[in-house]
Amino acid sequence: MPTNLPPKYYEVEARLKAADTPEEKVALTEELLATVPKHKGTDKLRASIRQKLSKLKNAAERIKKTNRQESAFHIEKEGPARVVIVGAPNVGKSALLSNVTHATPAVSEAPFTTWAPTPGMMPVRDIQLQLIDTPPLSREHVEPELFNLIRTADLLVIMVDIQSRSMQQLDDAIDILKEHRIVATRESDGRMEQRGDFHVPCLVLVNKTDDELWDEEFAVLRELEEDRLPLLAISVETGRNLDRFKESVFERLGLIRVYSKQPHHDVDRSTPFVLRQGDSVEEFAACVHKEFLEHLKTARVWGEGVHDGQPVGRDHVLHDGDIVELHM
Ligand SMILES: Nc1nc2c(ncn2[C@@H]2O[C@H](COP(=O)(O)OP(=O)(O)OP(=O)(O)O)[C@@H](O)[C@H]2O)c(=O)[nH]1
Ligand SMILES: [Mg+2]
Repeated sequence: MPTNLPPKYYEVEARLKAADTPEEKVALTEELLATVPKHKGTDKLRASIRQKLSKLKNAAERIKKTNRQESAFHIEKEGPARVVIVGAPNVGKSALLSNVTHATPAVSEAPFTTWAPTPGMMPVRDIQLQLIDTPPLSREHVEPELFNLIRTADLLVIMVDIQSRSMQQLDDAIDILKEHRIVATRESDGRMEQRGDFHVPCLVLVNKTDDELWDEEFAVLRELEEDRLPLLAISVETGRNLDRFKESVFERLGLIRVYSKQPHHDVDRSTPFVLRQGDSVEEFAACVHKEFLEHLKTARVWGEGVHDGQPVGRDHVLHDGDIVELHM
């Protein structure tokens, strides 16, 4: 193993170890390769990563073919992040998906309405995040495949119903997840595996807080639970706090949007590149094009902590909304 690999290498390597879908492994191996600086001392390492990558790609393709018409729980990743909604029956998971995306899952007063997960794309700021509604978490019956799906989440939303033993619902959800070695965490530094436990950042949505009558109840719940996990009161029915929900998701995911600009052109506002908090010009360059990563000489940045068009180096840390012009 060559010395002097950038810290990003080890970070991506750790994420790769925690990855469990073939698609993710392929994406992270590509990312890993991009973090290895190109010189004689890293030739062997890069060759071995490339070899691994090609094996992974073949395996991913094979699995894709066999899975294609198989499991309803196998959902392709779309967009920069995946948010999975879980919770007891009847708390309003499907109602939320149907409100904030174009998806049309069945919503009904009867519990156990949803039997297969349903994805939708949720617009947040100017990006779209994948939101997945799932069958209820309950002690009576849960498809084991649901836990595999949950392990692919970048953020877990546990939903409870303020009008129906919300505290018990939250405790049960946390316990059921724990029994499957999934730990809902309040940290937002991405999901990771620790000694066989799968840690996933989590947000608790307290639904059906339709009016002030329920605020007191929510205050009690928050008092008791907020040390454990962040909570937000919403009402899908009245639309209360749904915008705050979207913002919280964006923040909890630790994402930033960065816009590219070509020299002598206006900034391209149509599609931001989505990176993670703490990422630098180097990671941005890797997203834009491999060529940039290798040959980048300097970059100019408009945004937080710089004066307009300030020249910066590869390790300049970017912020949400920054505009970057890369120079080779
Ligand atoms: N009062 C009130 N009712 C709501 C709210 N959100 C959803 N509901 C109602 O709650 C019931 C259950 O909603 P669903 O979205 O089907 O619940 P679910 O969590 O998907 O249920 P399962 O699929 O059985 O797990 C429906 O009758 C909804 O209309 C809300 O904010 N306030
Ligand atoms: Mg449902």
